Amino acid sequence: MIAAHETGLSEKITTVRSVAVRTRINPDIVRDSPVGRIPVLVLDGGIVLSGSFAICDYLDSLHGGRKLIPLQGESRWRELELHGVADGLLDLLLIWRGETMKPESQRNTELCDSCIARARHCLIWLDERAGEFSDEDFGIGQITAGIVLDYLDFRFPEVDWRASNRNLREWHKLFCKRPSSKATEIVNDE
Ligand SMILES: N[C@@H](CCC(=O)N[C@@H](CS)C(=O)NCC(=O)O)C(=O)O
Repeated sequence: MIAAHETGLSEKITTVRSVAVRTRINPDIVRDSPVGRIPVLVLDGGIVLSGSFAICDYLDSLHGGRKLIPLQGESRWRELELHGVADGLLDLLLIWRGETMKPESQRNTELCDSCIARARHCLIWLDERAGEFSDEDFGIGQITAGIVLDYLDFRFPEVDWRASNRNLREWHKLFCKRPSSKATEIVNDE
């Protein structure tokens, strides 16, 4: 949805709030996408795009402005490099969250420890990169980095990522000021 706002397409999308968790099938989601995960975008012509990258790529194809996913050259691979780490970090946090939802006796501590250690590596990597983030380069990589920090605040408030990641801390303040970020703030509907 941040990409939809950034590209001026948010009004063209009908949103449906859904709950997707790894341990339960949501029949409403599976009806559209067999993977049963969100986000999913159903196009008017019947094509169904599963996952945020495909959806952002599609939205990016609909506007004539600066692309969130550069089409070619070094800037494309830089963007995908950044997105890969931020998106990978989000996946690690989702696995970790899944474990923390289990009763303590059923948690896989090895898996948790491995996710936490890799999440730390990702944060260090992102913090280094955030020193070079600029508005002109704002794309799917920065969007995903912003989302992952929002998710950390939402689900893991005890993780003080700001303390040891100064560049990310300063950059995240700017990210939160973007209209696209303000329009899509996380809503806790539990
Ligand atoms: N990297 C994927 C992540 C998608 C994802 O993991 N979505 C979660 C909700 S935040 C989900 O659907 N979880 C249910 C599941 O994994 O079965 C993307 O950006 O689309």
